[in-house]
Amino acid sequence: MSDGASGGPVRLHHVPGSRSFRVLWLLEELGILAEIQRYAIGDGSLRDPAYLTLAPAGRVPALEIDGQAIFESGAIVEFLAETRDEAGLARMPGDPERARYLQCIHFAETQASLIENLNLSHVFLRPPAKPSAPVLKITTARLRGTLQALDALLGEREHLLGEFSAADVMLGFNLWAAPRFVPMDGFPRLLAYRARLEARPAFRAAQARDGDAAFYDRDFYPIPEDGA
Ligand SMILES: N[C@@H](CCC(=O)N[C@@H](CS)C(=O)NCC(=O)O)C(=O)O
Repeated sequence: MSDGASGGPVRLHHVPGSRSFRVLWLLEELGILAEIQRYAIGDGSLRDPAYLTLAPAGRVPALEIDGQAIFESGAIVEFLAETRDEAGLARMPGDPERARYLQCIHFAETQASLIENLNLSHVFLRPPAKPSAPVLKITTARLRGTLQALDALLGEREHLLGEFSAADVMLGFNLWAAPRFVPMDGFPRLLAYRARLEARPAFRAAQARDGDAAFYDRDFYPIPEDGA
């Protein structure tokens, strides 16, 4: 399909609605048209030996670009934003916003790992296995704590930094999954921020290419009282 800076094909390995959406969205922000190879969690496709040569932990995203394959969404987001710095989405060394930029990019995975644990308990665990109610309570409280931290970090800003950046792609993306586990009525600023991100043409273009996010079957997952 289309090309990156060095002219080769660009291929995104993607599960609809998953963290690989960050990369899909950022590619759209940068005007890079990628071929998308789709997978599903749980059908074994991410354990295919050919895929494991690209992403040895069998996770998405992986991105083939500039003659190499990269896994880990944070690494891909930093790489794309820095190697296409002319788009203004990175904060390079020496930039006064550099530390805050890196902090937001990496904080995204502190938060996403809590979402991942809740996904595992609420969505992927199959009977007779039962989620542990105490673990769900603690994990949900910890996720709420990261939303409070994000709310404080954002404050009255429009975006996490002075202007929209790759940090919004990385951390902002979590705001589509976190509300499935934590009620958002206490976070009007985060909901308004999410709406601003959603209104971006590149976000909408990515959404149109994403595919069906098959794993969630409801909008909100309360903590089951009868967990083990
Ligand atoms: N820290 C990694 C996490 C990647 C990850 O766990 N991705 C999930 C989808 S959101 C996945 O591929 N799960 C498949 C599985 O656990 O089998 C990143 O940000 O790329």
